Amino acid sequence: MAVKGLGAIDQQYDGSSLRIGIIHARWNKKIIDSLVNGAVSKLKSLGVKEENIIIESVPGSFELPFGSKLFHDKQKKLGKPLDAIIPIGVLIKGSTMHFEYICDSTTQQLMKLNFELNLPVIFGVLTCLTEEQAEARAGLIEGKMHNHGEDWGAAAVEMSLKFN
Ligand code: RBF
Repeated sequence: MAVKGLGAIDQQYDGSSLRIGIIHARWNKKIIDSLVNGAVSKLKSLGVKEENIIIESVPGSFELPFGSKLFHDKQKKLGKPLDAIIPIGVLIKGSTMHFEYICDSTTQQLMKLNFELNLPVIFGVLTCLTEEQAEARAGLIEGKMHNHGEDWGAAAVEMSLKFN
């Protein structure tokens, strides 16, 4: 049986020196809130200080890549650069082709942003066929799946510190 989730971690990471940005879409808000809470609680459990977790929002997932870049630039300009960004969105398939286009363009551009900004940009976007799939992956269905936001928080800390 495949291991879903991050699997065994290679070492214990101490996030106490890190400043992490979370930027979330506002579509599917109940699911988003749960994912953001999962990411925040994992960041805190890995030592990231509450004042170093900065949360912003954008309208929808399509706005996450450019929103992440603006967020990064603004924090840098303020002299408080981010060590990693966790863009969070929930895309649910509808009856038109919007889902496919937004999933594809958002994913491609978030991946590119890692290299353009030279910092970890985590893939915190659920691309689900049904609302129930998304709820399960946000830990909202008792006993079904864990909250994937926790994985994204852990990935942000690990990737910020990995080759230091
Ligand atoms: N944004 C999401 O974050 N999740 C969605 O499931 C989602 N579905 C959309 C479906 C349609 C038909 C449209 C027009 C937009 C949708 N958006 C969704 C919003 C999109 O990411 C973006 O905010 C808007 O298109 C404005 O650029």
